[in-house]
Amino acid sequence: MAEYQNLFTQVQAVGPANLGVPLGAGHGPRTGTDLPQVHLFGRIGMPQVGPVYLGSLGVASLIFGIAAFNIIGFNMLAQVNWDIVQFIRQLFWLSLEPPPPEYGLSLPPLNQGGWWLMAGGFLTVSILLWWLRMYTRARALGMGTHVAWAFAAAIWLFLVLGFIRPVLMGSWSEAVPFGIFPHLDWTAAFSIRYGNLFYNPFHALSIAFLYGATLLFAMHGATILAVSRFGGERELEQIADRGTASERAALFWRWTMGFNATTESIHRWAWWFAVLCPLAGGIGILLTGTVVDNWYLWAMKHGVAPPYPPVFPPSVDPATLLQGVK
Ligand code: 07D
Ligand code: 07D
Repeated sequence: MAEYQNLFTQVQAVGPANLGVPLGAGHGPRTGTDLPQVHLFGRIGMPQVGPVYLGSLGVASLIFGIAAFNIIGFNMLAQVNWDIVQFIRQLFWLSLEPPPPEYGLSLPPLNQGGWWLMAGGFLTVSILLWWLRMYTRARALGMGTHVAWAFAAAIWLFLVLGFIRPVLMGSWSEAVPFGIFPHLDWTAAFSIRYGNLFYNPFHALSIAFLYGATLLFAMHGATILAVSRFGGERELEQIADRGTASERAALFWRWTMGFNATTESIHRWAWWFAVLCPLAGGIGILLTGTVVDNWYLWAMKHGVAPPYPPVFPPSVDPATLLQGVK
């Protein structure tokens, strides 16, 4: 039986393999029904491993994903002269860069960004196929497609960063390189080039949703754990019954902040905050360089940041002073 529950203990649901709902018409028979139960997995979730559904979309996605990963990896390995030791030592700094600006949106030679374009294309196909898989698997279970649409919000930001904005700017060179620290360098350089991203209101919104999502997750996780001694994680009967875990949880929040979410609405809060983070972010990135060239000057113009005092000559975008310098 369940003993005292705190942050670090959990009841493990161990029993005969759960194979899931019956398969409808048009499905092959289930295979591999003898599923393993792993105690360590049980400590962080469900001890039963599988069944994994790969299907043709999953297989296709993996093929494209592995192709992209290999192109990136072998380019990095070539950069250190095929020296495995140096590859491991320098891994975090190695990079597969997009084509230089002179190629615009044309097809560059392989070692001038061509490999980058191919890896990016394959990665994009892989991610889109994985999205389809999330969608079709949810449908196959008769579920809503909320997970797929949340994933789509992240894919939106990914596509803006690596495809939509570079196309609008007329150059693949605007896109993000593949590499651990190189992609951070790109992020920092992007902010500086466009006049400090902190003055981009959509970046600010994205941050508010990022922090908000973290806060909501902490509140929700903590609330349910705090009433798990009353069975609060078994939500169904709690919704109906007075004086139970859910009612205490709700009362706790009315006591402490005057308002409580419901066991349904808290998940809508969580979904929207998480989704709006990359959704707002993608809008902010899309506007950068296309509509707004310098967010600091934009902010001064619109009264977001205080203007320089009139003793100084009018402020200009430093990027425009580079006349002729590429
Ligand atoms: C915990 C779920 C698991 C996912 C993990 C990431 C890869 C990359 C491939 C070397 C929360 C798997 C990693 C598949 C390996 C190669 C070729 C999700 C969890 C564990 N970033 N970023 C990271 C990506 C962008 C930024 C880490 C991807 C933008 C900053 C990891 C993308 C900008 C920091 C990573 C992407 C940006 C990071 C940890 C794509 C603006 C960090 C990610 C496809 C948004 C942090 C060294 C994590 C870090 C970090 C992956 C895009 C900024 C390598 C796949 C261009 C400031 N990013 N990132 O835990 O430690 O996510 O960097 O768009 O500080 Mg990034
Ligand atoms: C990257 C969506 C794509 C990922 C996908 C997943 C795989 C497979 C494999 C698991 C994350 C692909 C999956 C490949 C995985 C396995 C095995 C989502 C992604 C499809 N910023 N900033 C944001 C903060 C500054 C900059 C967002 C904070 C500086 C740029 C976020 C600070 C400068 C961009 C955020 C800060 C700068 C951002 C990202 C503080 C740098 C973006 C949201 C406190 C000097 C991105 C509008 C997100 C954006 C972004 C936070 C500072 C630059 C809220 C907290 C001023 C260029 N920043 N930032 O969901 O949307 O990312 O901006 O200083 O592009 Mg920022």
